[in-house]
Amino acid sequence: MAAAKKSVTKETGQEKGQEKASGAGSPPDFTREQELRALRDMLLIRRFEEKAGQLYGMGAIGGFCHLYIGQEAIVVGMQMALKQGDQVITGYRDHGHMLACGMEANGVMAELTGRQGGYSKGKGGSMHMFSKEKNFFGGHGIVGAQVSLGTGLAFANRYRGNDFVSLAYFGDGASNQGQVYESFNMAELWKLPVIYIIENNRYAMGTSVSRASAQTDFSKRGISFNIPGEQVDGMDVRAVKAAGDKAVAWCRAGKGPFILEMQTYRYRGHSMSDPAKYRTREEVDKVRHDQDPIEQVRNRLLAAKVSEQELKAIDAEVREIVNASADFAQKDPEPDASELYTDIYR
Ligand SMILES: Cc1ncc(C[n+]2csc(CCOP(=O)(O)OP(=O)(O)O)c2C)c(N)n1
Ligand SMILES: [Mg+2]
Repeated sequence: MAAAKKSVTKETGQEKGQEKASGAGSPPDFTREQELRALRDMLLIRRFEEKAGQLYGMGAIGGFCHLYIGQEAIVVGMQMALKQGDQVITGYRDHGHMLACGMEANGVMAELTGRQGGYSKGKGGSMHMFSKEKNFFGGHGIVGAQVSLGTGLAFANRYRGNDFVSLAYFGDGASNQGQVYESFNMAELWKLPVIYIIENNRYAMGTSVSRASAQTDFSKRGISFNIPGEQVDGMDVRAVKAAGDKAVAWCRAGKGPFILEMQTYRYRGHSMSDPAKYRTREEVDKVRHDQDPIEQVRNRLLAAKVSEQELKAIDAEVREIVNASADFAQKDPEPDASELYTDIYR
């Protein structure tokens, strides 16, 4: 019955909105250089987030702090599919996105501790950092806000006639927000070059996807707008990169928006103040053990005879950057009281 109603895309011959993940079957292999880069960039995020968690525990970081641990393959894989000038925007779970965009660990950590060397001069904190130079547009605490803003970035690219693509990252919970669908409609209508990346980590705060979403296949959320979508193994950086390549090519060719549902998991609580009573320790341990994105790359590199020593050197380089950032973030002065009156609308 359903088959009679299915629409088929002209370009691919597949059902619109239901193109199967590049995750179906094995994704293309990475070169050794790509594996090493992916490992290094994911490790930087992992170690940075662990350190931020420690500093939070010590009371050096105040306010909200949402860690990205477990989800690293998404932002690292997508970044490998971009070119200089493409833009990124996300929500509050944003430290990983900033580091992947090439923002300095020192500036991000110092913003977390509220110091003047932070990206927002210590006045924004974890959820409010930006870098125009690195094409990172925040850092947004309002769930779903980045979706319409990211669509606006794509509109600007279209208007200016360049071929840049904007990436709007948001969660499974945010996917149920009204403005998401207003954005989908305009993006497809005007063929805007935006990739909607739904980071489905199975929970929105303490609410599991199945309790909150009528349609739990998020790749289908664009069907009524004719936006194609794919489900992707968001724990495998190669699958993410392959899906990213395809979506980026779609956008750059002027075909409009694309949806990627990244299936992933967050290891830590929603924020630092979440006791995580809505899931079991076993559930978390199983994902860590079976699917960890960093371990996957490390194991492949070891199987390809990359020496332990080379891997240890990457680890050491990353730890040095992270330790230095923690040092800087604790020693750098707090902003002067006069800063209260700058960078504000009057
Ligand atoms: C408009 C709005 N509603 C509610 C909140 C409170 N809130 C913060 S995070 C969150 C859950 C979002 O979950 P999801 O989109 O799955 O992202 P994740 O935290 O899993 O990365 C909610 C409801 C908010 N910040 N903004
Ligand atoms: Mg979520």
